[in-house]
Amino acid sequence: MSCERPVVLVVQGSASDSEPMQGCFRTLETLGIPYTRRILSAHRTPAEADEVFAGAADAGIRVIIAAAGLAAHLAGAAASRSLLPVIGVPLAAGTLGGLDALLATVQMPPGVPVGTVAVGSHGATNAAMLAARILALGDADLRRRLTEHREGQRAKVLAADALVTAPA
Ligand code: RP5
Repeated sequence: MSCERPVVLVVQGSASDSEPMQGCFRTLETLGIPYTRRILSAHRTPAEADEVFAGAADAGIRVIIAAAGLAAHLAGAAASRSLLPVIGVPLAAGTLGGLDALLATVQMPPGVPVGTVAVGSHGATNAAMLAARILALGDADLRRRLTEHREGQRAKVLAADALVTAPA
């Protein structure tokens, strides 16, 4: 984690959410985005979560990423307390494979938006990518790093394609 002032707040609902969130942390680090990480629950620590979300903007945070499983109300709680953009990551934690968390995260009432990404680790990575794109609106250097990242992805696919299309 960078020692610069964090601009992204990543909150996960439980310590058990750490594993699927690794791609989020790795991506923020790769893109050089300073972030801070908390474990807080909309249901088990509502007062503490509320305090952190309410104070996030004043603490210099620009984007909130909230990840939770089951009846995942964490991202919604963040969006109800802060005017910052909130990205919700639904996690697969129970018998419904994450469909429960997806619906709880995405089905917000009008006026309280949560930008919801895919369930699980792919969504966690994309939450960081989406936060990066939001921050890049005002950061030309980050925009350059995102362009490089996209070029890297392109090169990887083309290299794989070259392998399968190479004459035997
Ligand atoms: C949610 O309940 C958490 O985000 C986690 O995904 C799920 C299970 O939590 P634990 O019982 O493992 O703490 O609130």
